[in-house]
Amino acid sequence: MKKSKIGCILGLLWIALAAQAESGADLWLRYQALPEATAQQYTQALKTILIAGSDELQQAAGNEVQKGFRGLTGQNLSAARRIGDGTLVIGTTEDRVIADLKLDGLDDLDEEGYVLRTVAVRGGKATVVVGTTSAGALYGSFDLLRRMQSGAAIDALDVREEPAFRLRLLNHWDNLNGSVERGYAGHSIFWNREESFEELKAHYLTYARANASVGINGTVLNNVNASPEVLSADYLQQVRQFADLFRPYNLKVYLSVNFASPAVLGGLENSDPMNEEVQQWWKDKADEIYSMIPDFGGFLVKANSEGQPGPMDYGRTHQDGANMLARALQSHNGVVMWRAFVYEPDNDDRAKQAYMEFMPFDGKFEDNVVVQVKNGPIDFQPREPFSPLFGAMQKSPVMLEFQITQEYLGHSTHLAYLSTLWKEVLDADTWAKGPGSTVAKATDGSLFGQKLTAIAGVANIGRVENWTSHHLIQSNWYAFGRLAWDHQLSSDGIANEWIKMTFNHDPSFVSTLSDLMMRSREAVVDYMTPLGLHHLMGWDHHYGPEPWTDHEWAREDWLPRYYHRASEDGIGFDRSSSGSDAVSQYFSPLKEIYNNPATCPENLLLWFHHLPWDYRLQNGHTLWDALVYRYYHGVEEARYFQQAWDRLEGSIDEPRFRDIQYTFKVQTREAIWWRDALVLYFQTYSGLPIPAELERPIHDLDELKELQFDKKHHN
Ligand code: BDP
Repeated sequence: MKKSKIGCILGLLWIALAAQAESGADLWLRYQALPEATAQQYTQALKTILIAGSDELQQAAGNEVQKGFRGLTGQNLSAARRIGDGTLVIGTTEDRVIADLKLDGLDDLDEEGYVLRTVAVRGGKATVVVGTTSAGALYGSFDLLRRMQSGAAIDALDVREEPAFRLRLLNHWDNLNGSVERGYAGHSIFWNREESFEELKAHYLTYARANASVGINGTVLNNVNASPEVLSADYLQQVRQFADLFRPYNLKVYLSVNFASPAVLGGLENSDPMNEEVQQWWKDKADEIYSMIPDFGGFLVKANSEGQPGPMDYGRTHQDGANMLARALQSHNGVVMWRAFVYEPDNDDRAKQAYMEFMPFDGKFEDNVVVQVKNGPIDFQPREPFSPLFGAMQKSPVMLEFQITQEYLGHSTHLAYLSTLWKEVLDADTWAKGPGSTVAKATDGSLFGQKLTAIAGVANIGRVENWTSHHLIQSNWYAFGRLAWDHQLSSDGIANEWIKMTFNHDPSFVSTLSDLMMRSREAVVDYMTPLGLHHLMGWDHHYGPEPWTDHEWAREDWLPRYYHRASEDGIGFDRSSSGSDAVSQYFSPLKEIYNNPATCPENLLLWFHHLPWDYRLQNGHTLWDALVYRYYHGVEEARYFQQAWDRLEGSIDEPRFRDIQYTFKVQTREAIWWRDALVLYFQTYSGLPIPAELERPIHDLDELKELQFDKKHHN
């Protein structure tokens, strides 16, 4: 073969390999070579490595640093026996070499906290990564890597970090048959796989490393709509395999349990929490689990919610149910996360129910129970006010449940960088103890002193090669972990580091993409549910616009307008004191602020108020015009994202560029679909024209109503 031909084949091979390498499978742990000048700072600061302890967490930390350093700089860190100039030391305060350094400021460090410090040693400087435990050392190692991955200086480190929440969990809504409820990234990575556990080991390790890299320390492996079968011996064997593999990454496993398991799986007469046989069944089950998985995290429970069994089936309460399970886990240090996602068919205002149902039990749960509350009072909408349970439940641990998967925000087709949504919730002021009583402080123990603090995110992960289907929404997995560790981080800071780690450091690429990400969630709100509107999508797939949909469970006279209440006289759900009075579940002065349309934040206006079409907003627009402008603005944003992305061609690898380009195209088309459907539908009530300067809708309402969304494709 001629030389040129060989060259050509090699060239093609290289391109093929490069393309393969840029599938997104490595997430933000790509460790691609840094520009030489950047890499040089690191090869000057770090030359050798010394792992102070010998456990598997420190080994994992050491391996990761080696792998990362090699990728980023092209150099290896050689193993050191003692600390000298350029040594990177990783370990805990208990380890001899670290204790000998007599570092100050480590005394009251949290068990998963860490310190990164540059210290003077004979002949120069060393870098120390130290935790109280090896878990801290692991998190500190990933912090150091993140600094290098994003080009930050590491030669004068003085960092002290502690997690904001003790438990930082992913919730996988994965069914044992391998489907994923509200999952848009393929099959479950855990259940009913084609590949064996062994075949997927490398994949699972990436999963564990990615979680550890952002401080996620627990994972619930199955859907909250739980099959009792998950507690059978066969499944527990599989759970054990995951637990063993994830342990070096400080990632504990948890299971969602079905409250009826004692009857369904155990063959008992019932699953009544007051039945001693039932109590014993759960104790025995807990013993069995812990004999296999000594560090098993605990149970997540969806009970008496959307048809799931629960203690109320036997005339008992949430308190009875949660405490019975808590007692079964107590001797093993397991926790029960009891969900507060409840609503009834005949409820006059679904948004009020969780508060009404759970407040009576405040302070009545066992110490190892935490009440898991969705961020908003309805259900993971593009925008909701925070759930009034935050701040109100003061005597029990309450944890936030966020949704990383985009059930209501365009599945994995639309870009919605959710850090801005989560920050909005975390930073919202509950006023529970005066100003500054944020949702973050009401849940992280700083306001009410709860010991058990936790936060969960419903995962957007599946078996597709790049984990999340849309490349850019890998950032939501990343951002959830970062905020769970430190809710004071900024969304753009998180976006910037993620972009640098996932793509490259090119300043114009980074700033363009971070701008798109920062605007993305608000754009989705605008073209789907602006001004506090909510739940306007098809009732089962939750994807496209169907404001005309019937909610099976709502009272007949409200169909199909349960949520938006559009009529000739106006639009919006009256939750003010003259309506459902949901405002009264908030603290003063927030309840008064929400109660008055003149002071209610405009972005929640129609959540709390039913207002006439000619109601004037602050900027002088009528409600009708303002609504239409928002819908149109959302579409303009989607168009802008598409064009801005097109201009980035050549800034990153071709495969990911093209995939993302395609999703932006679809997003724009669907934003128009949403806009037209809602504007035309509401127009049938308002009878008012679309402002003349705006383009005309491209769809026809009857046509849109006919359009049956392909559920199979997206659900
Ligand atoms: C709703 C989802 C449903 C979940 C439920 C839950 O539509 O699939 O099972 O929440 O959180 O948002 O339990």
